[in-house]
Amino acid sequence: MTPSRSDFPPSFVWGTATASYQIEGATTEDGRGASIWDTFARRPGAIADGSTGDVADDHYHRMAGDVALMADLGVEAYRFSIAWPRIQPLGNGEVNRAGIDFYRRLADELLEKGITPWATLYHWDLPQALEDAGGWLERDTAHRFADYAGLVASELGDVVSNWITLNEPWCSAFLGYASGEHAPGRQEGTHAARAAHHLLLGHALALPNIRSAAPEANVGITLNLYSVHAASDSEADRDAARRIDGLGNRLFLDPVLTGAYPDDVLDDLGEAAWFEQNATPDDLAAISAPIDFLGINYYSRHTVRAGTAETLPPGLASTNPGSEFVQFIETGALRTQMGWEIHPDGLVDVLAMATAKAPGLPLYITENGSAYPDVVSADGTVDDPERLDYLQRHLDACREALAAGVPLAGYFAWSLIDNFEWAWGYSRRFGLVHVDYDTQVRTPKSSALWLRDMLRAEVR
Ligand code: IFM
Repeated sequence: MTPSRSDFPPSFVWGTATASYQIEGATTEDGRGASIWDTFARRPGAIADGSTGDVADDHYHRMAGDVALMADLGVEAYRFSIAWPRIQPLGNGEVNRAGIDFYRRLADELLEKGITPWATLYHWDLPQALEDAGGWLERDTAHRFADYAGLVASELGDVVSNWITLNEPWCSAFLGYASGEHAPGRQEGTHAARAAHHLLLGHALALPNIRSAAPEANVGITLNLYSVHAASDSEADRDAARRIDGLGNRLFLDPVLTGAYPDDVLDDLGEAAWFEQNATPDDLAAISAPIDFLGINYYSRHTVRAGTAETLPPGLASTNPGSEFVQFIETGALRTQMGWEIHPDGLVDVLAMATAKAPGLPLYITENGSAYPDVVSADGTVDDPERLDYLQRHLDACREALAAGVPLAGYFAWSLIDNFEWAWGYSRRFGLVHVDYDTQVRTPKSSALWLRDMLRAEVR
Protein backbone atom coordinates (compact mmCIF):
# COMPACT_ATOMS: atom_id res chain seq x y z
CA MET A 1 0.00 0.00 0.00
CA THR A 2 1.42 3.41 -0.96
CA PRO A 3 1.84 5.35 2.27
CA SER A 4 0.35 8.76 2.70
CA ARG A 5 0.93 11.34 5.36
CA SER A 6 -2.48 10.83 6.90
CA ASP A 7 -1.40 7.28 7.85
CA PHE A 8 0.86 8.85 10.47
CA PRO A 9 0.13 10.90 13.55
CA PRO A 10 0.32 14.71 13.07
CA SER A 11 3.29 14.84 15.46
CA PHE A 12 5.29 12.30 13.42
CA VAL A 13 8.77 13.66 12.63
CA TRP A 14 9.71 13.55 8.92
CA GLY A 15 13.39 14.01 8.33
CA THR A 16 16.48 13.21 6.32
CA ALA A 17 19.95 12.38 7.62
CA THR A 18 23.61 12.87 6.77
CA ALA A 19 26.96 12.67 8.58
CA SER A 20 29.84 15.11 8.79
CA TYR A 21 32.68 13.19 7.13
CA GLN A 22 30.37 11.93 4.41
CA ILE A 23 29.28 15.36 3.18
CA GLU A 24 31.26 18.28 4.59
CA GLY A 25 34.66 18.23 2.87
CA ALA A 26 36.85 21.17 4.01
CA THR A 27 38.81 18.74 6.13
CA THR A 28 41.70 21.11 6.75
CA GLU A 29 39.78 24.38 7.04
CA ASP A 30 39.10 26.64 9.99
CA GLY A 31 41.24 24.73 12.43
CA ARG A 32 39.67 21.27 11.97
CA GLY A 33 42.00 18.54 13.21
CA ALA A 34 42.57 15.21 11.50
CA SER A 35 40.09 12.41 12.05
CA ILE A 36 40.65 8.67 11.80
CA TRP A 37 38.82 8.73 8.45
CA ASP A 38 41.26 11.28 7.01
CA THR A 39 44.05 8.88 7.88
CA PHE A 40 42.31 5.65 6.96
CA ALA A 41 41.08 6.89 3.57
CA ARG A 42 44.72 7.46 2.58
CA ARG A 43 45.66 3.86 3.29
CA PRO A 44 46.18 2.14 -0.07
CA GLY A 45 43.24 -0.14 -0.87
CA ALA A 46 41.10 1.02 2.06
CA ILE A 47 38.50 2.81 -0.06
CA ALA A 48 37.07 1.04 -3.11
CA ASP A 49 37.48 3.96 -5.51
CA GLY A 50 40.60 5.40 -3.87
CA SER A 51 38.70 8.52 -2.79
CA THR A 52 38.65 10.52 0.44
CA GLY A 53 36.21 12.88 2.17
CA ASP A 54 38.46 15.87 1.46
CA VAL A 55 35.79 17.51 -0.72
CA ALA A 56 32.81 15.13 -0.49
CA ASP A 57 29.66 17.21 -1.15
CA ASP A 58 31.45 20.43 -0.25
CA HIS A 59 28.60 20.93 2.20
CA TYR A 60 30.82 23.01 4.48
CA HIS A 61 30.68 25.74 1.82
CA ARG A 62 27.25 24.93 0.39
CA MET A 63 25.37 24.47 3.66
CA ALA A 64 22.80 27.23 3.06
CA GLY A 65 21.92 25.80 -0.35
CA ASP A 66 21.53 22.32 1.11
CA VAL A 67 19.18 23.61 3.80
CA ALA A 68 17.15 25.43 1.12
CA LEU A 69 16.97 22.14 -0.78
CA MET A 70 15.55 20.43 2.29
CA ALA A 71 13.00 23.19 2.70
CA ASP A 72 11.95 22.75 -0.95
CA LEU A 73 11.45 19.05 -0.28
CA GLY A 74 9.23 19.83 2.69
CA VAL A 75 11.50 18.02 5.13
CA GLU A 76 10.76 19.07 8.70
CA ALA A 77 13.76 17.67 10.60
CA TYR A 78 17.40 17.23 9.72
CA ARG A 79 19.73 14.78 11.38
CA PHE A 80 23.34 15.85 10.84
CA SER A 81 26.48 14.97 12.75
CA ILE A 82 29.05 17.18 14.38
CA ALA A 83 32.67 16.52 13.46
CA TRP A 84 34.48 16.17 16.77
CA PRO A 85 37.81 17.30 15.21
CA ARG A 86 36.20 20.59 14.15
CA ILE A 87 35.29 21.25 17.78
CA GLN A 88 38.38 19.84 19.49
CA PRO A 89 41.08 19.32 16.87
CA LEU A 90 43.08 17.03 19.17
CA GLY A 91 40.11 15.53 20.99
CA ASN A 92 40.43 17.56 24.18
CA GLY A 93 40.72 21.06 25.54
CA GLU A 94 39.11 24.32 24.50
CA VAL A 95 36.60 24.51 21.69
CA ASN A 96 37.69 25.65 18.28
CA ARG A 97 35.38 28.60 17.83
CA ALA A 98 35.18 28.30 14.03
CA GLY A 99 33.91 24.74 14.38
CA ILE A 100 31.14 25.73 16.75
CA ASP A 101 30.26 28.68 14.53
CA PHE A 102 29.71 26.43 11.54
CA TYR A 103 27.17 24.27 13.38
CA ARG A 104 25.49 27.33 14.89
CA ARG A 105 25.06 28.77 11.40
CA LEU A 106 23.64 25.43 10.28
CA ALA A 107 21.17 25.29 13.17
CA ASP A 108 20.13 28.92 12.62
CA GLU A 109 19.59 28.30 8.94
CA LEU A 110 17.49 25.22 9.69
CA LEU A 111 15.38 26.96 12.30
CA GLU A 112 14.78 29.87 9.99
CA LYS A 113 13.37 27.44 7.43
CA GLY A 114 11.22 25.67 10.01
CA ILE A 115 13.41 22.54 10.04
CA THR A 116 14.21 21.01 13.44
CA PRO A 117 17.90 20.21 14.01
CA TRP A 118 18.83 16.73 15.29
CA ALA A 119 22.53 16.58 16.09
CA THR A 120 24.54 13.37 16.34
CA LEU A 121 27.67 13.89 18.39
CA TYR A 122 29.67 10.94 17.08
CA HIS A 123 29.25 9.53 13.60
CA TRP A 124 32.65 7.85 13.39
CA ASP A 125 35.10 10.72 12.88
CA LEU A 126 37.24 10.28 15.99
CA PRO A 127 40.07 12.82 16.31
CA GLN A 128 43.21 11.05 15.11
CA ALA A 129 45.08 12.20 18.22
CA LEU A 130 42.74 10.09 20.35
CA GLU A 131 43.25 7.06 18.15
CA ASP A 132 46.99 7.59 18.50
CA ALA A 133 46.44 7.28 22.25
CA GLY A 134 44.63 3.95 21.80
CA GLY A 135 41.24 5.00 20.44
CA TRP A 136 38.09 3.26 21.63
CA LEU A 137 40.11 0.40 23.10
CA GLU A 138 41.03 2.87 25.85
CA ARG A 139 38.57 3.75 28.60
CA ASP A 140 39.89 7.30 28.61
CA THR A 141 38.34 7.92 25.19
CA ALA A 142 34.89 7.61 26.81
CA HIS A 143 35.82 10.45 29.19
CA ARG A 144 37.11 12.57 26.33
CA PHE A 145 33.83 12.01 24.47
CA ALA A 146 31.77 13.00 27.51
CA ASP A 147 33.74 16.25 27.85
CA TYR A 148 33.27 17.02 24.17
CA ALA A 149 29.54 16.25 24.34
CA GLY A 150 29.09 18.59 27.30
CA LEU A 151 31.01 21.37 25.57
CA VAL A 152 28.95 21.10 22.42
CA ALA A 153 25.67 21.00 24.34
CA SER A 154 26.64 24.08 26.33
CA GLU A 155 27.56 25.93 23.13
CA LEU A 156 24.61 24.87 20.99
CA GLY A 157 21.92 23.88 23.49
CA ASP A 158 19.98 27.06 22.76
CA VAL A 159 19.51 26.12 19.09
CA VAL A 160 19.59 22.32 19.15
CA SER A 161 17.27 20.37 21.43
CA ASN A 162 17.53 16.87 19.95
CA TRP A 163 20.78 15.04 20.56
CA ILE A 164 22.04 11.61 19.56
CA THR A 165 25.20 10.59 21.38
CA LEU A 166 26.52 7.82 19.12
CA ASN A 167 25.67 6.54 15.69
CA GLU A 168 25.87 2.76 15.27
CA PRO A 169 28.48 1.83 17.88
CA TRP A 170 28.47 -1.71 16.42
CA CYS A 171 30.15 -0.33 13.29
CA SER A 172 32.66 1.76 15.25
CA ALA A 173 33.63 -1.27 17.33
CA PHE A 174 33.49 -4.22 14.95
CA LEU A 175 34.20 -2.67 11.55
CA GLY A 176 36.78 -0.34 13.09
CA TYR A 177 38.57 -2.73 15.46
CA ALA A 178 37.74 -6.30 14.28
CA SER A 179 37.33 -6.55 10.51
CA GLY A 180 39.28 -3.33 9.91
CA GLU A 181 37.01 -2.36 7.00
CA HIS A 182 36.41 1.02 8.61
CA ALA A 183 38.69 3.51 10.31
CA PRO A 184 40.91 3.09 12.21
CA GLY A 185 41.30 -0.18 10.28
CA ARG A 186 42.51 -2.31 13.17
CA GLN A 187 42.08 -6.07 13.45
CA GLU A 188 41.98 -6.77 17.15
CA GLY A 189 39.59 -9.73 17.01
CA THR A 190 37.33 -10.12 20.01
CA HIS A 191 38.91 -7.13 21.75
CA ALA A 192 36.60 -5.09 19.55
CA ALA A 193 33.96 -5.85 22.20
CA ARG A 194 36.01 -3.72 24.61
CA ALA A 195 35.71 -0.83 22.16
CA ALA A 196 31.95 -1.46 22.23
CA HIS A 197 31.94 -1.09 26.02
CA HIS A 198 33.98 2.10 25.91
CA LEU A 199 31.66 3.55 23.26
CA LEU A 200 28.63 2.78 25.40
CA LEU A 201 30.42 4.20 28.41
CA GLY A 202 31.08 7.36 26.39
CA HIS A 203 27.34 7.56 25.71
CA ALA A 204 26.66 7.04 29.42
CA LEU A 205 29.09 9.70 30.63
CA ALA A 206 27.89 12.14 27.99
CA LEU A 207 24.24 11.93 29.08
CA PRO A 208 24.51 13.91 32.34
CA ASN A 209 26.87 16.40 30.72
CA ILE A 210 24.39 17.10 27.94
CA ARG A 211 21.48 17.27 30.37
CA SER A 212 23.20 19.68 32.72
CA ALA A 213 24.31 21.93 29.84
CA ALA A 214 20.92 21.79 28.11
CA PRO A 215 18.24 20.80 30.64
CA GLU A 216 15.47 20.66 28.03
CA ALA A 217 17.45 18.38 25.74
CA ASN A 218 15.85 15.34 24.18
CA VAL A 219 18.70 12.81 24.23
CA GLY A 220 19.09 9.32 22.80
CA ILE A 221 21.47 6.93 21.06
CA THR A 222 21.23 5.37 17.61
CA LEU A 223 21.82 1.65 17.13
CA ASN A 224 21.86 -0.26 13.85
CA LEU A 225 19.63 -3.27 14.28
CA TYR A 226 19.04 -6.25 12.05
CA SER A 227 16.20 -8.63 11.68
CA VAL A 228 17.91 -12.01 12.11
CA HIS A 229 16.39 -15.29 10.94
CA ALA A 230 17.57 -18.89 11.18
CA ALA A 231 17.59 -20.68 7.84
CA SER A 232 15.88 -23.69 9.43
CA ASP A 233 14.47 -24.75 12.73
CA SER A 234 17.48 -26.95 13.48
CA GLU A 235 19.21 -26.32 16.77
CA ALA A 236 22.47 -25.50 15.00
CA ASP A 237 20.85 -22.90 12.72
CA ARG A 238 18.93 -21.37 15.59
CA ASP A 239 22.21 -21.10 17.47
CA ALA A 240 23.78 -19.33 14.50
CA ALA A 241 20.90 -16.83 14.57
CA ARG A 242 21.31 -16.40 18.32
CA ARG A 243 24.99 -15.51 17.80
CA ILE A 244 24.34 -12.91 15.11
CA ASP A 245 21.38 -11.40 16.93
CA GLY A 246 23.56 -11.36 20.05
CA LEU A 247 26.58 -9.69 18.49
CA GLY A 248 24.66 -7.26 16.28
CA ASN A 249 21.61 -6.39 18.37
CA ARG A 250 21.63 -7.56 21.98
CA LEU A 251 25.24 -6.59 22.80
CA PHE A 252 24.09 -2.97 22.45
CA LEU A 253 20.36 -3.02 23.11
CA ASP A 254 20.57 -4.95 26.37
CA PRO A 255 23.03 -2.78 28.29
CA VAL A 256 21.31 0.42 27.14
CA LEU A 257 17.75 -0.73 27.74
CA THR A 258 18.09 -3.34 30.49
CA GLY A 259 21.42 -2.59 32.22
CA ALA A 260 23.16 -5.92 31.52
CA TYR A 261 25.37 -7.36 28.82
CA PRO A 262 24.08 -10.65 27.40
CA ASP A 263 26.18 -13.41 29.00
CA ASP A 264 25.88 -15.72 26.00
CA VAL A 265 27.45 -13.09 23.73
CA LEU A 266 30.35 -12.40 26.11
CA ASP A 267 30.89 -16.16 26.31
CA ASP A 268 30.79 -16.52 22.52
CA LEU A 269 33.42 -13.80 22.32
CA GLY A 270 35.54 -15.18 25.13
CA GLU A 271 35.40 -11.73 26.71
CA ALA A 272 33.40 -12.56 29.85
CA ALA A 273 36.42 -12.18 32.17
CA TRP A 274 37.36 -8.78 30.75
CA PHE A 275 33.80 -7.52 31.08
CA GLU A 276 33.55 -8.94 34.60
CA GLN A 277 36.56 -6.84 35.62
CA ASN A 278 36.05 -3.74 33.53
CA ALA A 279 32.35 -3.23 32.91
CA THR A 280 31.54 -2.33 36.48
CA PRO A 281 28.03 -2.17 38.00
CA ASP A 282 28.45 1.62 38.02
CA ASP A 283 29.21 1.57 34.30
CA LEU A 284 26.12 -0.52 33.62
CA ALA A 285 23.95 1.72 35.77
CA ALA A 286 25.16 4.74 33.79
CA ILE A 287 24.80 3.02 30.41
CA SER A 288 21.20 2.13 31.22
CA ALA A 289 20.30 5.57 32.59
CA PRO A 290 17.01 6.76 31.09
CA ILE A 291 17.15 8.07 27.55
CA ASP A 292 14.40 10.08 25.92
CA PHE A 293 14.28 7.99 22.77
CA LEU A 294 16.05 5.23 20.93
CA GLY A 295 17.21 5.82 17.36
CA ILE A 296 17.19 2.76 15.13
CA ASN A 297 18.94 2.48 11.78
CA TYR A 298 17.36 -0.29 9.77
CA TYR A 299 18.46 -1.46 6.35
CA SER A 300 18.23 -5.23 5.97
CA ARG A 301 17.85 -8.68 7.45
CA HIS A 302 20.27 -11.55 7.89
CA THR A 303 19.32 -15.15 7.30
CA VAL A 304 21.91 -17.51 8.72
CA ARG A 305 22.73 -21.13 9.20
CA ALA A 306 25.42 -22.97 11.08
CA GLY A 307 28.83 -22.79 9.44
CA THR A 308 32.39 -23.91 9.93
CA ALA A 309 35.73 -22.15 9.59
CA GLU A 310 36.12 -23.93 6.24
CA THR A 311 33.04 -22.19 4.82
CA LEU A 312 34.59 -18.77 5.34
CA PRO A 313 36.83 -16.84 2.99
CA PRO A 314 40.46 -16.82 4.22
CA GLY A 315 41.04 -14.44 7.10
CA LEU A 316 37.43 -13.78 7.91
CA ALA A 317 37.29 -16.06 10.93
CA SER A 318 40.10 -14.15 12.61
CA THR A 319 38.62 -10.73 11.96
CA ASN A 320 34.93 -11.36 12.61
CA PRO A 321 34.57 -12.76 16.11
CA GLY A 322 32.44 -15.88 16.13
CA SER A 323 31.81 -15.81 12.40
CA GLU A 324 33.19 -19.32 11.88
CA PHE A 325 29.97 -20.60 13.42
CA VAL A 326 27.73 -18.83 10.99
CA GLN A 327 27.00 -18.73 7.28
CA PHE A 328 24.97 -15.89 5.80
CA ILE A 329 22.71 -17.36 3.16
CA GLU A 330 21.06 -16.22 -0.03
CA THR A 331 17.27 -16.25 0.24
CA GLY A 332 16.56 -15.15 -3.31
CA ALA A 333 15.07 -11.83 -2.15
CA LEU A 334 15.97 -8.66 -4.04
CA ARG A 335 19.06 -6.82 -2.86
CA THR A 336 20.23 -3.23 -3.20
CA GLN A 337 23.55 -2.29 -4.79
CA MET A 338 25.15 -2.79 -1.36
CA GLY A 339 24.15 -6.46 -1.58
CA TRP A 340 21.74 -5.91 1.32
CA GLU A 341 18.52 -7.87 1.18
CA ILE A 342 15.36 -5.77 0.96
CA HIS A 343 13.06 -6.88 3.76
CA PRO A 344 10.63 -4.19 4.99
CA ASP A 345 9.01 -6.57 7.49
CA GLY A 346 12.32 -6.58 9.32
CA LEU A 347 11.75 -2.94 10.21
CA VAL A 348 8.63 -4.01 12.08
CA ASP A 349 10.69 -6.78 13.76
CA VAL A 350 13.41 -4.45 15.04
CA LEU A 351 10.92 -1.91 16.34
CA ALA A 352 9.09 -4.71 18.16
CA MET A 353 12.42 -5.98 19.55
CA ALA A 354 13.21 -2.58 21.04
CA THR A 355 9.71 -2.06 22.38
CA ALA A 356 9.75 -5.46 24.06
CA LYS A 357 12.85 -4.42 26.01
CA ALA A 358 11.70 -0.87 26.78
CA PRO A 359 7.92 -0.59 26.55
CA GLY A 360 6.76 2.93 25.84
CA LEU A 361 10.18 4.35 24.94
CA PRO A 362 9.76 6.62 21.89
CA LEU A 363 11.52 5.15 18.87
CA TYR A 364 12.75 6.90 15.76
CA ILE A 365 13.98 5.35 12.55
CA THR A 366 17.05 7.56 12.35
CA GLU A 367 18.24 5.97 9.08
CA ASN A 368 16.73 3.84 6.37
CA GLY A 369 17.59 3.91 2.70
CA SER A 370 19.10 2.17 -0.28
CA ALA A 371 21.96 2.49 -2.76
CA TYR A 372 21.47 2.21 -6.51
CA PRO A 373 23.64 3.26 -9.46
CA ASP A 374 21.58 6.33 -10.38
CA VAL A 375 22.21 8.20 -13.60
CA VAL A 376 21.21 11.64 -14.79
CA SER A 377 19.03 11.36 -17.92
CA ALA A 378 19.51 13.49 -21.01
CA ASP A 379 16.67 15.72 -19.81
CA GLY A 380 18.47 16.34 -16.52
CA THR A 381 16.17 14.25 -14.31
CA VAL A 382 17.16 11.29 -12.14
CA ASP A 383 14.66 8.46 -12.04
CA ASP A 384 15.19 6.02 -9.16
CA PRO A 385 12.21 3.64 -9.13
CA GLU A 386 13.95 1.03 -6.95
CA ARG A 387 14.74 3.56 -4.22
CA LEU A 388 11.21 4.92 -4.41
CA ASP A 389 9.84 1.40 -3.97
CA TYR A 390 12.22 0.76 -1.06
CA LEU A 391 11.16 4.02 0.59
CA GLN A 392 7.44 3.39 0.16
CA ARG A 393 7.64 -0.19 1.40
CA HIS A 394 9.60 0.79 4.49
CA LEU A 395 7.23 3.66 5.26
CA ASP A 396 4.42 1.17 4.92
CA ALA A 397 6.23 -0.99 7.47
CA CYS A 398 6.39 2.05 9.78
CA ARG A 399 2.66 2.46 9.35
CA GLU A 400 2.16 -1.19 10.21
CA ALA A 401 4.31 -0.89 13.34
CA LEU A 402 2.34 2.15 14.47
CA ALA A 403 -0.91 0.30 13.92
CA ALA A 404 0.46 -2.49 16.14
CA GLY A 405 1.00 0.07 18.91
CA VAL A 406 4.76 0.65 18.63
CA PRO A 407 5.65 4.18 19.82
CA LEU A 408 7.37 5.13 16.59
CA ALA A 409 7.73 8.90 16.55
CA GLY A 410 9.63 9.70 13.37
CA TYR A 411 11.48 8.61 10.24
CA PHE A 412 14.72 9.99 8.80
CA ALA A 413 15.57 8.91 5.27
CA TRP A 414 19.20 8.07 4.61
CA SER A 415 20.34 10.14 2.99
CA LEU A 416 19.49 13.68 1.97
CA ILE A 417 22.24 13.68 -0.68
CA ASP A 418 24.62 11.20 -2.28
CA ASN A 419 27.82 11.16 -0.28
CA PHE A 420 31.06 9.41 0.70
CA GLU A 421 29.90 5.91 1.53
CA TRP A 422 32.86 4.97 3.76
CA ALA A 423 34.87 2.02 2.38
CA TRP A 424 32.86 2.28 -0.86
CA GLY A 425 33.84 5.90 -1.46
CA TYR A 426 31.57 7.60 -3.99
CA SER A 427 30.69 4.35 -5.75
CA ARG A 428 27.47 3.91 -3.78
CA ARG A 429 24.69 6.51 -3.90
CA PHE A 430 22.15 6.61 -1.06
CA GLY A 431 20.83 10.13 -1.66
CA LEU A 432 17.29 11.27 -2.30
CA VAL A 433 19.15 14.00 -4.11
CA HIS A 434 21.77 13.21 -6.74
CA VAL A 435 25.16 14.92 -6.53
CA ASP A 436 27.39 15.42 -9.55
CA TYR A 437 30.77 15.27 -7.84
CA ASP A 438 32.50 17.19 -10.67
CA THR A 439 30.17 20.18 -10.54
CA GLN A 440 28.50 19.72 -7.12
CA VAL A 441 25.13 20.18 -8.86
CA ARG A 442 22.30 18.71 -6.78
CA THR A 443 19.32 17.11 -8.55
CA PRO A 444 16.37 15.74 -6.56
CA LYS A 445 15.67 12.18 -7.70
CA SER A 446 12.13 10.97 -8.35
CA SER A 447 12.07 9.43 -4.84
CA ALA A 448 12.70 12.88 -3.35
CA LEU A 449 9.95 14.40 -5.47
CA TRP A 450 7.50 11.71 -4.34
CA LEU A 451 8.42 12.35 -0.70
CA ARG A 452 7.96 16.09 -1.22
CA ASP A 453 4.52 15.58 -2.76
CA MET A 454 3.51 13.13 -0.06
CA LEU A 455 4.59 15.53 2.70
CA ARG A 456 2.86 18.48 1.05
CA ALA A 457 -0.34 16.75 0.13
CA GLU A 458 -1.99 16.81 3.52
CA VAL A 459 -0.06 19.39 5.46
CA ARG A 460 -2.61 22.12 5.07
O1 IFM B 1 26.25 5.67 5.11
C1 IFM B 1 25.98 4.90 6.23
C2 IFM B 1 25.81 5.76 7.45
O2 IFM B 1 26.91 6.56 7.69
C3 IFM B 1 25.61 4.88 8.66
N1 IFM B 1 24.56 3.94 8.46
C4 IFM B 1 24.55 3.17 7.24
C5 IFM B 1 24.72 4.08 6.05
C6 IFM B 1 24.75 3.26 4.74
O3 IFM B 1 25.80 2.36 4.79
